Amino acid sequence: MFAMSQSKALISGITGQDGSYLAEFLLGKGYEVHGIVRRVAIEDPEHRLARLDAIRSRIKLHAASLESYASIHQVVANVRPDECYHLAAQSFVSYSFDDEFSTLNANINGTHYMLAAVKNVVPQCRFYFAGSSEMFGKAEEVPQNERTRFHPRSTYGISKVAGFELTRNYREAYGLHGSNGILFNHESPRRGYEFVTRKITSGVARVVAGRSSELRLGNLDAKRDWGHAREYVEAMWLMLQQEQPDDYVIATGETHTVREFVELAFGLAGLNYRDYVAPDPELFRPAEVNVLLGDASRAKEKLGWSPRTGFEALVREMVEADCRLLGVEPKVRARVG
Ligand code: F7E
Repeated sequence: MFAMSQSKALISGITGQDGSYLAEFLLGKGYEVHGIVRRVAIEDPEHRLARLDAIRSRIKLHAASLESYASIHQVVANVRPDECYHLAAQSFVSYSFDDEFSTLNANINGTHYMLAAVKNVVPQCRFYFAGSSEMFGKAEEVPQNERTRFHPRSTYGISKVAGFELTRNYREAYGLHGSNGILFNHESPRRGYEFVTRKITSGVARVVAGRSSELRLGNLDAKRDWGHAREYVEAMWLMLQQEQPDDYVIATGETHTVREFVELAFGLAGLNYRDYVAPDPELFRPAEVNVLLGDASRAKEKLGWSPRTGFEALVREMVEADCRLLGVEPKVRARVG
């Protein structure tokens, strides 16, 4: 299926937003792309492999579980990758308050198993860990950079700090070429519906389609630094092309409230969000991360990476895509405000 000389990449979490963009990007670079998926995904391809539809015949999927070292070890031994991108995780912060145990188990052990398998089987393999701005949590400075102290506010954030430290430890203790990306929020039409941006843009589309007249949301005052996922996966690859492994903040350097996102998304469809958005106290988190704003200067300087898609273009692309999915004209306005 694949030529002998190609570099091999192994992606955990390949079925997700980032995994699917990364797989496409690596195929474009000539990589042989392998992905780790849960067995249920292979059994239900229509739903669970939907983001990979366009490239399904060009990648190789392997069934394994992040809860089983033996299964991860076996995939790594079969593939013998040159680069490994560990993206798989329980990534919904809200859910981590409902099930702390499975979030910590899957995210911490899963990362540990991936690292251990790579170290034991292919120690020269370059490793990427998907760290998160949620590690900063109740950040003590704005903007946040690679030297900002971590103060996570959820078991999700705590699990990412553990993964970050494990990766750094494997780098220092065993000489692994392991890099941590500290990625701020990154979105796209492929974002899962449970995250606030997609919940909003799909909600706008449902209103435009006449299928709904209300969107229930939690904290509208939280501020996030939102970029485009397609560009963020390029930064992951760039990190692994460096001679030395390192840790990098990946962000746009702009922050907006959830309210601004809602206002713009409804506004782009010619609607006033106040007519549709209903507050729901149940959707507030027990501990919120109030302000995230990233300083990606190191990535710019060392990787030559900078974001290209601005806030309005991102919201517009997502609203348009969700309207198209429901077969309605987005009627997107040329410019708002
Ligand atoms: O929430 C507020 C919510 O769930 C953003 C993940 O990819 O990025 C993501 O984490 C904000 C929060 O993303 C609703 O309280 C209001 O302040 O879209 P989100 P997140 O928690 O920032 C980081 C970088 C990751 O690593 C994570 O894996 O929006 N918010 N109302 C709401 N959020 C949701 N989900 N639903 C609401 O109704």
